Amino acid sequence: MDKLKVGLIMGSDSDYPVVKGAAAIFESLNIPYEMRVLSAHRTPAQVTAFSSQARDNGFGVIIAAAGKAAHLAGVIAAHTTLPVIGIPMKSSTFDGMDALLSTVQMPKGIPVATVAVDGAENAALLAAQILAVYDKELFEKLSAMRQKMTDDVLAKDAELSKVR
Ligand code: RP5
Repeated sequence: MDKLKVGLIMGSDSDYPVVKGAAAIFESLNIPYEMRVLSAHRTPAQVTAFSSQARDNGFGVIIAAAGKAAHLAGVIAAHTTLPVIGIPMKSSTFDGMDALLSTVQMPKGIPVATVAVDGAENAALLAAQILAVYDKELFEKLSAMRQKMTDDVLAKDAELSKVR
C-alpha cells in the first residue's frame, strides 16, 4: 500500500511563508504531501471537491492554514472524516486572534485539531504523529527527533549551569 499523503492547504499564497515550515518537516521525515491554495470563500467549490475526495485520493490527514474569518479548516472538516488540523494565521490587524477563534470554536460533531497561531511546525508534527500510528519507521523517526530535542536542551542546561 502507498504511504498516505498529507494535504497541506492554505487559504492564500500570502500564507506560504509560514506554511512552508510544515513542508520542511514533511521533507525531512520523507512524508508525501500535496500543497494547495484553496479558499473557503474564494474557491468554495474546489474546497468541497478536494475534501470530499481526499480519502479516495490517498490522503490520511489534512492541514488547513487560514487567516481572518478562517473557515477553511472547518469547511474541509465538514466534508471528510479524515483528521483535520487547523493553523490560524496571524494575517490581520487582530494578530491572528480572529483566525484562532474561527478555527478552534467548532460546533460539536465536526472536530478540528487547532494548533497555535502560525503553528505550522506543530501542525506538521501532529500530522506525522497521526500517520505514525500505523507506520513504525515514521514512529521511530519521531522518537529520535524527540530524543535529539531532549539531548539539545540537556546540553544547553549543562553549558549554562557552568555560568556564575
Ligand atoms: C485568508 O485571508 C487567507 O488564509 C489569508 O491568511 C488571509 C489574507 O488573504 P489575502 O488577502 O492575502 O489573499 O483567507
